[in-house]
Amino acid sequence: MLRPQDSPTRETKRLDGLWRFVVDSDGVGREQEWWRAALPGTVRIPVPSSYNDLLVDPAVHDHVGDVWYQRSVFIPRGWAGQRVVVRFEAATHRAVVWVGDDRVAEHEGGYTPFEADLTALVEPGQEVRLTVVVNNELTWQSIPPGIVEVAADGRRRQHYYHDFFNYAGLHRSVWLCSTPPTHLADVTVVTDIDAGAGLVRYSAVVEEAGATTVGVVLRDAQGVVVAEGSGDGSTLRVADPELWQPGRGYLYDLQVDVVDGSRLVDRYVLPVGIRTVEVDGTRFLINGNPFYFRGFGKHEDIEVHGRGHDDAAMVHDFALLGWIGANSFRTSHYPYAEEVLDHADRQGIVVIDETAAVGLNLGIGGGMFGGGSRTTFSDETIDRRTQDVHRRAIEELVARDKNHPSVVLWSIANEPESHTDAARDYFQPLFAAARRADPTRPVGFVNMMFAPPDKCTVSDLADVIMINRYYGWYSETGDLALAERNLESELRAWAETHAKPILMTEYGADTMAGLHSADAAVWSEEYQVALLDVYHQVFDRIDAVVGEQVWNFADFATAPSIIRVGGNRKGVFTRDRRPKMAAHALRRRWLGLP
Ligand code: BDP
Repeated sequence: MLRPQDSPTRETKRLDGLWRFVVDSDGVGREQEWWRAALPGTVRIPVPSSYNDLLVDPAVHDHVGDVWYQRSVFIPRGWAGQRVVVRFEAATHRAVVWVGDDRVAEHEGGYTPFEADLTALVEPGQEVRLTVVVNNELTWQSIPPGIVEVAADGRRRQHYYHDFFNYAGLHRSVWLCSTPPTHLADVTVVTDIDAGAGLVRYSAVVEEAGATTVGVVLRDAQGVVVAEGSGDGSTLRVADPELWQPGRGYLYDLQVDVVDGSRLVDRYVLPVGIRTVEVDGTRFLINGNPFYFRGFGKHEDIEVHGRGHDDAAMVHDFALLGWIGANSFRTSHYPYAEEVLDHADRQGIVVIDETAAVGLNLGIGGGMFGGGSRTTFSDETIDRRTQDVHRRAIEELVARDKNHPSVVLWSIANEPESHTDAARDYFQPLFAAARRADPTRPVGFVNMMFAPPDKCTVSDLADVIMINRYYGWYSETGDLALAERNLESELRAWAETHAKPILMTEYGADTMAGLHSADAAVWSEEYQVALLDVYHQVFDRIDAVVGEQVWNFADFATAPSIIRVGGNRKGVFTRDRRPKMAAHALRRRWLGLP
């Protein structure tokens, strides 16, 4: 599925702005067929945005169930004879779409796009009603999982096994797009380096191809043609390529033309970065050079918008990544907006791309998140059906992001249970699915403290060891000397038993901005600095450690909890992006690293 773009044969119309909006508190909208008329009420809210924080109303903020969005759309009058498509970049966590009275799309999963072909239903110049019901419920069959309980007063309450707030709604842009009836449905690009030359292997899928053929042209950033090819798939050779590199996101443009004789039928232009990614023993190589990840686990989380994409906030976050000397981040704990991947490609920021599979672990927090005494993998909890949804989430992530040079590693889950045989049975087919979907990039998952090297039943399926550890915070609280010892001995055990690159994908401490303490008491800015410093000393002593990503880039909103104060405070920046002391300390370290 190609991202919408304008070209000589394609047009786009973004449907962002204020839409009619109703919270379906009684859950009657589907039965009463609300899509058939104007939605009740006068509320308007913006797309894209989470709806939760906009209206200053607990009934909206904490709603569990359906919400409805609606607007009218003019089908551009110039689109006669074209294929007309509506595309949703994200509806969290699932949606059904109607155009007029016709149901046109349904999608499960809150962070990957979906489309509907409207060609047979609409006329150019016509005004149509577009209605979407978005549902935010997390269940044992959703990724991420959760449970909906009915409280004593009859209200439905959502529980889940991750800390970040369950924001919902239309989080990203909605597009109306035209393509020709004969059109490029997909393009896949894989790059390589061969004796100093860049190789760009492409393959194109054309729908309703008829007698058409495909021709491609590769241009450098100055627009100079550096290679040409023809056919649905072939390999282009670029002499003396400018490589895509961390810190320097050089991009070529691959113009893919579908032609009928000399007539241009469809054109799509795909940015391409020429680079290789490889795991070699305990080293992580980009373009054959050892790469050391410095950066963060992030969240899509800002005031008012919640998880809604905002270009200004994105550009500012990347500027802060540059300021602090970071070269990478992980899309913890779900696929981010496509704008973010595009921006990472251009900025040369390296991305670990993660699915929304977080909280597949009922042991965490001793039931703090509501796990209690249940078993993680069972017929009553996470089962085969969840695994199917998870597999589709992996496939949709790879299908969406496969052409981004910034993406160097897939993370198929964050902190799942991984110390049991059931976990291995669950994950083995998912690793296989990820490798089938993308045979070119390393695959991993993020391990948590219950599954150290001698207990983890899943790590040997992965190409890299990604681990989150909170020595000095959730364990050895306040005791950094002991934290240092335990961290070092665990990392050495991973290095000895696994012989793979080790990436610390989370470490950190909650820190109240402005709380200071001469003896570095927990929660103070001094303690965050001291804890990070201890971890860094350990990393620097262990060769197999190939990266450090602090948890978290910024403070973020969470579900209510007695261990969270106005959200998770492990940010190196506050939620409004002001640096804590740790930001300056990290900047000194990271700008000083080779
Ligand atoms: C880890 C999770 C992350 C949490 C973090 C924390 O991966 O999502 O926010 O702990 O507790 O377990 O701060």
